[in-house]
Amino acid sequence: MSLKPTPYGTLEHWASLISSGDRAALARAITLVESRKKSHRALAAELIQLLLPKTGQSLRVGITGVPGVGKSTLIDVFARHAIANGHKVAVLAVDPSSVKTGGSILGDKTRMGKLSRMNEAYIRPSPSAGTLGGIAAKTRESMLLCEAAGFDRIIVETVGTGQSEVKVADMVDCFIALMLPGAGDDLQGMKKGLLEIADIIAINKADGDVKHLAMKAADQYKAALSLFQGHDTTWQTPGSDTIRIGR
Ligand SMILES: Nc1nc2c(ncn2[C@@H]2O[C@H](COP(=O)(O)OP(=O)(O)O)[C@@H](O)[C@H]2O)c(=O)[nH]1
Ligand SMILES: [Mg+2]
Repeated sequence: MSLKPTPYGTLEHWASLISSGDRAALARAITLVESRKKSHRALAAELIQLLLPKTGQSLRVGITGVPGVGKSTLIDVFARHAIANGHKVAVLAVDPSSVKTGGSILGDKTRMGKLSRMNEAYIRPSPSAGTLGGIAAKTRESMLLCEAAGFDRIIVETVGTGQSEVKVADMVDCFIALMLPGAGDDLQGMKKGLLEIADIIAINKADGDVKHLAMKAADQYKAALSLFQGHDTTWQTPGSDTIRIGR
């Protein structure tokens, strides 16, 4: 038994609060994970160790795409759908742009307003400035904590940031790349790396004036995809004729 002082008495007690679904206890634990202090992170590691038996039960989904492509909007719909089907959803944002501007946190509060007030949802905005270096490791630990707290659907929102995107793709069960209509026009500028790691490529905002552009982009991505072997040999990334979701 650990005798280290924590905001919740013993570490064991803290861990039991988290696994009983205490949101404040979960939030404090994630704050510990994100802390710049070594002693905090060591404590977090011990806490996670205690909770490990309660983890590994969730479906983890990563969503990437440029700012404004509609990630948060899609996550809001996804999450509410999952909750309606009896799941508990945690949303973790890995968005370095929000560290600079603070903008996406504010935006997401409005975008996911209803969701953030639901008991079955837990939304955690990006780690604060200074924690960028190990964002992927922190995300992995935060996911474990959310799983231990009973969240069985974990969604990680990230923006295209090269290495960290690859790392997020590695730690989720399904990695979705959201694209804008028209982006497929310029296959030269397309991120080859992204096509290799994405399980699903979705052209978002396929509505209004740009609907035809979205369909064209989907066809172009489909053609490009046939040139790549994905990271998972058991999965063929669907082409545009397989899935079409409109609104
Ligand atoms: N026309 C259209 N607009 C959308 C769609 N999805 C999201 N948006 C809008 O695009 C803007 C950015 O969305 P947001 O979800 O914050 O994007 P994020 O930065 O990728 O998280 C918001 O004004 C949304 O209302 C869509 O399918 N069609
Ligand atoms: Mg967003």
